[in-house]
Amino acid sequence: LDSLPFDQIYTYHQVDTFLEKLAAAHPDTVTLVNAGKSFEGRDIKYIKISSTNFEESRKPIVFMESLLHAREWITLPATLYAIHKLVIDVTEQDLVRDIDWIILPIANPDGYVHTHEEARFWRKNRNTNYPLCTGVDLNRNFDIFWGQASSNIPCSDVFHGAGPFSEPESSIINSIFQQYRHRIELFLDIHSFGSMILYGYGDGSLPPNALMIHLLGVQMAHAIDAVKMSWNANYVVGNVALVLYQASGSAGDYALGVGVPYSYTYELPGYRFGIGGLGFLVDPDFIEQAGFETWEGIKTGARFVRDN
Ligand code: ING
Ligand code: ZN
Repeated sequence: LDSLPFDQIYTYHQVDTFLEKLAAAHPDTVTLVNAGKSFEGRDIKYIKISSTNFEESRKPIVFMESLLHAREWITLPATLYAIHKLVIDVTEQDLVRDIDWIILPIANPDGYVHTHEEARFWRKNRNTNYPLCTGVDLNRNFDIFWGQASSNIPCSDVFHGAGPFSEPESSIINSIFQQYRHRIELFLDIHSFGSMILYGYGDGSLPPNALMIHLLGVQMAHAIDAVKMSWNANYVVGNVALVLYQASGSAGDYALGVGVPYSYTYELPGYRFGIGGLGFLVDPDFIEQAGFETWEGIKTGARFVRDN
């Protein structure tokens, strides 16, 4: 069985098994990469999808990842849905013909396992180098304005760690950027919650192509809003510091910094009845929809970078 039903949240091991079987069943298009180990020693695996030879190809790459933050469970089915539509149920051939894909479903495996076994609302990784508290916020640990709008207190949920890329998880993502930076045209870091499409920089300054980034952000938001559940708000598009708050060292900003032209942090919708932190809980009736509607935004972004 190389396909997973869409109405559940899968564990780290289930996703791992799925990726292994998927790569074995589709050797022509899918390559599974074991990119290294998390702080606690779990494998961090991503897939490369290409209709030709990924390494020799000169096609643009769309790189997407989810679960950099452990508690943001709804982001995983969104990523698995995208994999399904690119490998198993390919109804839009152009997306695999014209584009190569890098998909990292579980960017923070230790944190994710911790949310299943111990603490559902855990956000950070599970670095235990600090005596008082555990964990570094991986989305403050990238080498871009590091330390400027984050916390140096290990107990903070936005603790930036000992230095840029001090954490194996962020360092592994950096290796992907370094290896493919010239071909990655679109980076999507999938988070939750709040129904937002955010772009850099986290200090409120804008990259030179900000107008184009905003334009595509609005197009992606429109594509999602057209099929979204009526109880959810429309997506808001904008610079992260203006729409949400200042933040340094994020993956999305880092992508812009290494020259990726289009980089967005998606905040998927929260739990239907969620207020405050409860937005991280998952409404089972929304899991498949989350994948379906997010996919509309991803497709819009992928085709834009192909055509422009
Ligand atoms: N939100 C993001 C966070 O890391 C964000 C917001 C987006 C920060 C882009 C920086 C850059 O805080 C969640 N929900 O994680
Ligand atoms: Zn997040």
